[in-house]
Amino acid sequence: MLIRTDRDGFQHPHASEITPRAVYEDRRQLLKWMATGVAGAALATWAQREALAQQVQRPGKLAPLTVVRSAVPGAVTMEKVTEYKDASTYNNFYEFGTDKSDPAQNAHTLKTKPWTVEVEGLVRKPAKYTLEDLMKMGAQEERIYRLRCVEGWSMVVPWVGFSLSKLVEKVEPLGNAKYVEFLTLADKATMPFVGSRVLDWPYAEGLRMDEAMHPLTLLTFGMYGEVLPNQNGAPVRLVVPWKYGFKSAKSIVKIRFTEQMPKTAWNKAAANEYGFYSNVNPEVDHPRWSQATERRIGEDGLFAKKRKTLMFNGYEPQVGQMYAGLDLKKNF
Ligand SMILES: Nc1nc2c(c(=O)[nH]1)N[C@H]1C(S)=C(S)[C@@H](COP(=O)(O)O)O[C@H]1N2
Ligand SMILES: [Mo]
Repeated sequence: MLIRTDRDGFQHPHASEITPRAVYEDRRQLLKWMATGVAGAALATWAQREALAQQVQRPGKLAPLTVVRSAVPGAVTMEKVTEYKDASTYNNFYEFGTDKSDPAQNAHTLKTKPWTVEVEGLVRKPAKYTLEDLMKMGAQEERIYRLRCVEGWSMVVPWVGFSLSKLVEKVEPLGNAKYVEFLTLADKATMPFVGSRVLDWPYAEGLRMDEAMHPLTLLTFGMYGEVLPNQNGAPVRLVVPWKYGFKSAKSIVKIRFTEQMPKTAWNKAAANEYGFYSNVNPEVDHPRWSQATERRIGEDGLFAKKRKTLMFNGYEPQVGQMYAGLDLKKNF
């Protein structure tokens, strides 16, 4: 699907993504939308979303966070939210083992207090932030995102955090900063599988600067209204909803701004299977399996009819423009 851009350069979001606040903030735009019937649809969607948000369970297991609803276009999917018990027991976190059940069983040894995140490289203001300082950089928004793993399963998770762009702006990247690299904790004492030969540690990921600045890219501190459980990447992780799950690095300790495209853990392990971009794309198969369909964890049994995977995981209206002109088969 193409994003329409009018003469003022305004990108029209999907009708379903317009919040009443965004509508009211620009009365001229409101009048235009009223004429096309879009505003009414947006208001109806808002009411539905409010109803949906009420359904998000607050498991009451970990420290609660004060959350606000997000006004970012695309920040809330209308799909059924995955149950907490599934999202917190079916995980990939190879530092704690390669079975889906390993992280939930083993990650209790992860020490998340105290925690610091070092921001360095091509920035005017490098800094070492405590988790507490980092959390104060923005209001904690609830974002209900689809997460699509490259292995062919997906979940719908109410994450809590704020746009990574808030942090990026704070450190003032230099003109030659083209990429952002994310490095995560690699502590042999508390992470039993660091040192195993599956991956090169620490787990590393990266984004292009425009991807890092995209409002949907979430610096994530919680889920289901509470702080992250260890197995989901406590105390701070990334969630990049239009990319395969492995881009969403867990337990981040360093963020580095670079001119060169950073090396990523999965690309180093198998360059022909995992590219730098890793955008969800049903038309570009993994060399060993199709990416056309997926299974929703907690809902679809092993023999259920598979769901169709959406281009950019359904976030094409928001992110498609960033890849205009890029050969997605080559840049997978
Ligand atoms: N540090 C680290 N981050 C990681 C991983 C990992 O092994 N180590 N696995 C990735 C993969 S493959 C996926 S699908 C998501 C899973 O996130 P979830 O367990 O919260 O659903 O985390 C990603 N982040
Ligand atoms: Mo994954």
